[in-house]
Amino acid sequence: MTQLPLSADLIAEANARHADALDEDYDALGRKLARTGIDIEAVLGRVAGFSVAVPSWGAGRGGTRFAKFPIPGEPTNIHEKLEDCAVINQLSRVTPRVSPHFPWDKVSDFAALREEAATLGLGWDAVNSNTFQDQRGQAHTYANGSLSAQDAATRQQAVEHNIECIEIGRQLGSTDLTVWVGDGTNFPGQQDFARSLDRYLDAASQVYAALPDDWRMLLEHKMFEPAFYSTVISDWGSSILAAQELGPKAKCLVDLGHHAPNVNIEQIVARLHRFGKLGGFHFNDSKYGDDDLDSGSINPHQLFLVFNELVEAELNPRDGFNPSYMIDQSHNVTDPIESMLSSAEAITGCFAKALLVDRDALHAAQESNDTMMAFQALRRAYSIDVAPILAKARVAAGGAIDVLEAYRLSQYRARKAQERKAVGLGAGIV
Ligand code: RM4
Ligand code: MN
Ligand code: MN
Repeated sequence: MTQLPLSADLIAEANARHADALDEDYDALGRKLARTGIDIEAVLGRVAGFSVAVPSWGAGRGGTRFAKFPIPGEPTNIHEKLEDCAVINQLSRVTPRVSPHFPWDKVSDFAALREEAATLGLGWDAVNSNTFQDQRGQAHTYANGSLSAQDAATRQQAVEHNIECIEIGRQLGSTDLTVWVGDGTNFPGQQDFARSLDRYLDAASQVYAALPDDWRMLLEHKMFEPAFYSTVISDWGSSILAAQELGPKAKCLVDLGHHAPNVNIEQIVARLHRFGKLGGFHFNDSKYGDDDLDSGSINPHQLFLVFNELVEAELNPRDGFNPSYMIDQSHNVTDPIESMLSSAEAITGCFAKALLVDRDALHAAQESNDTMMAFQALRRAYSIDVAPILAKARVAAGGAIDVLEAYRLSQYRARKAQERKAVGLGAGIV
């Protein structure tokens, strides 16, 4: 039996106050879309089928390298994080899966954890390994790298940790392993570029060999941080080359914040898809670097253009188009539940807008070199306010019309502040 954290009556009462206005807006939008041959009910159906996973580590106030400002009622373990993720899904109805990170989310009984999540209406998405930090009692340090470390015993330890993550994921019901390594250098000359990549590929292939048949290994590239001169899997080029060398179950994961400023990420998405290597996303937004800001908060147009490529890709599938959608954010000054609610809405909204693009008009304009009309095909869809479609989809699934309002009315965080122990200070995301 599912037991959700918030009162269904509270959500229903809040919805009742907005129901008439929503009907009016939805009907008006339906008439507007019908004039261009779009059936709003069909779009609603697609939106209702959309989902994005939330990261367990995003349920806490991450902080920056400099400080952490915890809020009362923050989760301190995976059980509390799951409860918060269940709140996000109960209100938004688009985040039914959690992506866990190990060893942060380690428990002694994963079968019980799987059950616990199911009771909260949640499943599991990609498991994330962590070889970018040392853990207490660990035999070998990752100070000089993990899968690419010079030291063979360190590489072996990193391989074993990834294999353990696969084993945990099997118990949880995941089918993806996301591998991001912090490996890289801070000084020119510190490591040989070719040899460090050779070591990475050798170690990664041992992890790959341990993947069950129906699993994927998602390689996440990142240009910098914590290494600031070079990283081993620095960009989509390194990532796709590694994925091609590892084999068909290896795919590339695009974290929107892991590129140089102004890089054309939507083109990267199209390229990865073209070669059947688009494995998934970590959605967030960024102004300067890997800022891990809320999705769509800085550059919502980029998010739309990424979804435009995804909708296009879906129409031209290659090698089983099935990217995994996940949020990866760090919340420094907001309530993480509110940030993820807002991000989930921004992400779903961009998906919905991408569905509204008149693809025939776009393709015809492209074929006839009508630049302005090609651009306008995108611009017209981007300009449409899809909020009524999103709200309708949420209500139909038991969620809230105004997710933030319902969340605040629930006083959830204040109640948790009474029940949960305080989070420690300190910097960093754990
Ligand atoms: C990294 C990367 C990974 C995430 C860690 C916490 O920058 O985005 O996906 O596991 O942060
Ligand atoms: Mn990420
Ligand atoms: Mn990141």
